[in-house]
Amino acid sequence: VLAMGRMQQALDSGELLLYYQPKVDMRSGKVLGMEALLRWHHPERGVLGPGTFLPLIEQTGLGVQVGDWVFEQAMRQCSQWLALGLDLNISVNVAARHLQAEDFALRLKELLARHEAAVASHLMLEVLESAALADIDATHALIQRCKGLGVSFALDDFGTGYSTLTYLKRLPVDTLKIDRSFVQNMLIDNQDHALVEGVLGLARTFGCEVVAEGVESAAHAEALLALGCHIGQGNGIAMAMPAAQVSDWVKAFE
Ligand code: G
Ligand code: G
Ligand code: MN
Ligand code: NA
Repeated sequence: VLAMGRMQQALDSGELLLYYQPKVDMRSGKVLGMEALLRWHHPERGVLGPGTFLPLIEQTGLGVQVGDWVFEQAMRQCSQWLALGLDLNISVNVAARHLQAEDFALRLKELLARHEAAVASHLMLEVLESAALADIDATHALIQRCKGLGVSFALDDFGTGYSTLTYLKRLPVDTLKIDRSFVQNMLIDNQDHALVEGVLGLARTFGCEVVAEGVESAAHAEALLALGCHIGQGNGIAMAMPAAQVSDWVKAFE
């Protein structure tokens, strides 16, 4: 009860914030979008990442409320950037529990209706491979309904979910995000290099885009470009930043 009260208070008092990490075309240098990443500005403990408090959110039953709040913030931010002439896609991480909640697609539709129409086509939902595959038929139907609203889907941390490849065929996702562990090690580990290549081949076959996570250096970017992977995200490009810094960062980068 104490934890739930504290989490609710954090939400109500504005201590939860979204940071944004850029996703760029490493070939052209164009900024394509931003991934929204939840942070807790804790008054005593400083800026906390979701690893420290997402479990608490789940345990206290606030997952759906926080998930909807993240959507609302991200949609509002997307509208503001569009109004400033910043044509940025926004990716939002969606927890399995949130995705599987009874009326997910309906609430998403209601949230989208409060914002300008262009927001839907700029919104991408990132779902963990493991969550997406838990109930493949239900997930398939859900993705279809949400895509009907104009949003797109990515499988996050792709390659770590032990998925049977045939499942991929049944999920109409737009993007595969190669897990950063493969990208980080691809320069020193032949097997990880081969895994990155394998994901690119799969994506080509299935008509998906690929985003490489964990691009930590220019050498990583070069190795990815050599394999034909153009879209990257990672601390070598930019760390997640507060929303207020995004506009200046985009101008400086492009
Ligand atoms: O930002 P950081 O690397 O600390 O994120 C750690 C994990 O938390 C990542 O797996 C990321 O997908 C997840 N995460 C970040 N923001 C959100 C969010 O708003 N909702 C959910 N469900 N997960 C998030
Ligand atoms: O699971 P997901 O891909 O949503 O996780 C995103 C998290 O990964 C963010 O919290 C971010 O802090 C972290 N992250 C992003 N880029 C890098 C990177 O280049 N290296 C490392 N170690 N972590 C990163
Ligand atoms: Mn993600
Ligand atoms: Na990821």
